[in-house]
Amino acid sequence: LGQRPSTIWFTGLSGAGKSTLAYEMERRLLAQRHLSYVLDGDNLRHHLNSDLGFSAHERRENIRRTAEVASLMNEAGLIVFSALISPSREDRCMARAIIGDSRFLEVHMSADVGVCESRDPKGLYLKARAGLIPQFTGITSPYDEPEAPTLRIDTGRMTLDQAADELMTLLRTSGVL
Ligand code: GGZ
Repeated sequence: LGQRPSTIWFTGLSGAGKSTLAYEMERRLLAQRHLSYVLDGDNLRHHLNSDLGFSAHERRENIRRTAEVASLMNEAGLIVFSALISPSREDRCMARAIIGDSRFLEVHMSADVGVCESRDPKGLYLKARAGLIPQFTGITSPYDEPEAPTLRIDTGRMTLDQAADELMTLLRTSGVL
């Protein structure tokens, strides 16, 4: 268990690498016998949040529920990695308030929309450009860049290993591990 079970709240565009880094961190922590859990937006939307779409108020509800779950998991002693786009600054602020300032680390997965669009692992940007997905973040729906995240990871210039190393260091220096 972590010394101070906290939530590492990733934010960034689709394709910025939030889930990939979250699962890599879960794997690394497990190797050190620390239990953690990944709350992945895309996965949650198939289950807990299957009733929600992508309007501003549905995204807000998505974030509220996920933050409440993260908070419960922290109370149970788990480190949580949350991987939701969470495009609205106000909604991220709400998540911080639910989880508690001392347990909340905001990590901005920073990648230009151009970089994400060129990766397009699921072909979603292509569909969004074709008008097949309305309100697509970065294309037809806004993304508020975090002004002062705990950590900013430029995923266009860093390998997965480098990003995970940086985050491991942050977890140690901030007393989570
Ligand atoms: C953004 C969308 C959309 C729209 C479907 N806008 O990269 P993915 O595919 O696998 O993960 C994205 C996921 C975003 O859900 P979140 O819960 O993280 O979003 S939010 O925090 O804004 O509530 C993407 C897919 O769902 N997806 N339609 N219109 N992403």
